[in-house]
Amino acid sequence: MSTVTLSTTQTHSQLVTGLSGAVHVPTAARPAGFKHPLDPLTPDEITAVTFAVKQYATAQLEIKAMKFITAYLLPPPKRAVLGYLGIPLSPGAQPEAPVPIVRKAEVDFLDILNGCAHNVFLSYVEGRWKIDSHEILPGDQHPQISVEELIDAEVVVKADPKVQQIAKDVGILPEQIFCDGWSIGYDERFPQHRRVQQAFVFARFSEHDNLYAHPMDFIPILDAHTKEVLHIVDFPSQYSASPSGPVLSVPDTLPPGLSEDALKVSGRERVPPPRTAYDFLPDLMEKTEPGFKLRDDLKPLHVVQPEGVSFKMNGHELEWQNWKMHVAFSQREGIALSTITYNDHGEVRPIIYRLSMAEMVVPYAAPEHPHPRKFAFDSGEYGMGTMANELSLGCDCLGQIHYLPGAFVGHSGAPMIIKNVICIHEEDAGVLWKHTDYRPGGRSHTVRRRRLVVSMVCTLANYEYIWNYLFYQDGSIEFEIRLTGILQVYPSKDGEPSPYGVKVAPNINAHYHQHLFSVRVDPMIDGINNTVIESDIVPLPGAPTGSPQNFAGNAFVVKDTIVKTEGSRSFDASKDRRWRIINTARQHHASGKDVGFAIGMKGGITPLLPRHDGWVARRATFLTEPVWVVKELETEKGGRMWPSGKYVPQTRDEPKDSVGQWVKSKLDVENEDLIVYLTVGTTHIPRPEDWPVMPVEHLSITFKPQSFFKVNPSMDVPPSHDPHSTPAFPNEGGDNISAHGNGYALHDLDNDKEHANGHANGHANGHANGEAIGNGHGNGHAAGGCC
Ligand SMILES: [Cu+2]
Repeated sequence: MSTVTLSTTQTHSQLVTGLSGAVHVPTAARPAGFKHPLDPLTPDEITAVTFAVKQYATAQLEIKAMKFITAYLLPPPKRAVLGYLGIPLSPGAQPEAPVPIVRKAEVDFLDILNGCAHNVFLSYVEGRWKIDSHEILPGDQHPQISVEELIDAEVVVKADPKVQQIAKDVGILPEQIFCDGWSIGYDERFPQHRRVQQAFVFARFSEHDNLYAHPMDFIPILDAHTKEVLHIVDFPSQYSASPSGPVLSVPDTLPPGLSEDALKVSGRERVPPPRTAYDFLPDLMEKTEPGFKLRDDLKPLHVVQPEGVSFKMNGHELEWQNWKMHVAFSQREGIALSTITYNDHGEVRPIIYRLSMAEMVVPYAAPEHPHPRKFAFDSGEYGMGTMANELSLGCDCLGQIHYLPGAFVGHSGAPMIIKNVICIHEEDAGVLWKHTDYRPGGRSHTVRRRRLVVSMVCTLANYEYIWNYLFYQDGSIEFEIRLTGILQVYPSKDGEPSPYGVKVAPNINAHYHQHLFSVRVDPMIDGINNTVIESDIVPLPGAPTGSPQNFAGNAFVVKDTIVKTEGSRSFDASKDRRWRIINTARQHHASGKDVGFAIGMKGGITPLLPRHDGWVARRATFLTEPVWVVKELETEKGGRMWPSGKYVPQTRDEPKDSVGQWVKSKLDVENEDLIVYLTVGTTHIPRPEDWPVMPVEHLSITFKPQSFFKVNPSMDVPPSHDPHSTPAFPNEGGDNISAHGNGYALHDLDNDKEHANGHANGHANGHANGEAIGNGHGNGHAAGGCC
């Protein structure tokens, strides 16, 4: 995790001082007035909130030293937010009258001396932050692992003399030892009250060398809080080839006892880290890869918006093409989008109250100890916001970019600020809609699709995730997840078979794994009372081919099922099953259907492949089904948020406050304020082409209006006449292309006889040269001729 780029307001050593230094009154002990009730805590507010907690902890709890883990906004009640913003609760209704909104915060901290975790709620009342409640968490509950703890893991492991000796045994010097701190995953051999981490160790042979190319064969266990190595190492067992298949060096995949000699019981030979460089920085590749040189045949490609962007920002509030929403940095989810509405010809129609990536798990497939521990809850255990990158203009983000900063708390209570953490921009996304009347003299009309992108990039040790929330002019929303970065790898001995992985390079084994995400959707389709409908598309039941009702056998129908009570829903590809969220209080004028938004999951639906009674599923039931529907139950401490519980590190079973437990109460969710959790993901069978850095892979979920708008809401998007678009090769067939181009330009315009002539000419030319042009109009004609 040490690769995260942070801009901090203090140095690292200052951040971990905790209360041991003098407490000073922060310059801004009062919160600034918020523009939107869901605005995240500002850096000044984080300072003020933690100052209040420090005062309370020293005076009331007699805590001598503490470190902060989280400090974030406790969102106001949904109805209060909607009243404040003037968003109606049901179709055609007047918004509720605004009520006073009290700014609230929630904080987790650790007592440095005894390791106890504390949870505190605060309110900003009469000019200061006051403690509303305080709770000492049970010993088995841990707030997320902090950035500083992850960075410390490397320091602790590197400094350990026994680790140094084990590294030396395979030729690695102390200064060459590097490691990534990880959550422990699951290991019952260690007490749950300690903050247990495992560390994946790598060697680095020169500055900025790709250390993941040099994985080491042992895994130390440490206590992130006390900063001590708890268990020197685990040595994974090893495979050997045999005529009957791979044979493991031990009889089973169970963890050995802690008192046993780990190397001896693993039955393995030590393997030195592979030394071949697989760098990704061009200047290093020029040195380490003979003959390497960057391509020199790429011409510049600029994104130019000469008149500026088409979106408006007001603090965290974003408006674009009838869309309006609140964009917030979240320590845990990265980006949280709230109060998403669409202005439908003057009527502000609510669509989604809150949308975020609420949890994710990456289970790996190798069963031999200790590899099964490798399944990180990257959101609940580390936090996506805390792992976010500071983005750069011109490389991460092309064109005219608006950035938002993010702030989260450091151990000392001071804010850690990431500038440029959320990127907002527009991009061309191909054609939005088009039609050509293929008849002679017929006209053609093309409208280009523009989309608004709200994005963030997070580095989770070796991997990168790119979160893109995409808004379109046809009223649809897409949440796209892109994956890149470096595979998590383990060294194998010469000739060792890899039954659960792929050798992406000599002696480098990348285990099979999955990336599974829980997307939390708090819908408000035309109001907060919504219903989920499950649709199966099935052949006409009871009507075989040749029957009077279905002689040709072609009939198929849509079978809707109302999801009436809390629970999960299964995917069924044979029925092309899909889901939508509706509001029964309003119907479409033509279809007669309830207004709704369809959930498109085909771009991401993936079954959980580890067994559903194993460690991974035991901690994260949400992985076992693609759709979960629960009722929203707001309390003074917030609503239902985290599908695997608020405190995720070191859980061994699913906590009470998790989606798998919530659904057991089977509350009514028909026409209720409900939340939908969507499980999507991808199964990664690594390819050598994913090495040394994986090209972007992506998956997505869509939300598309269904009987929500009268017609296609993008009919009023103007056609594009981009004067910067030119023939790629002006001297080759330029006349033909030009004539064709004229035809297009003219018949995009209306009400002019000359245009009609121009069109006819262009059409004729295009038609005559259709094959040569091989595109657009020419193709349209060819198709017309064929149909
Ligand atoms: Cu992967």
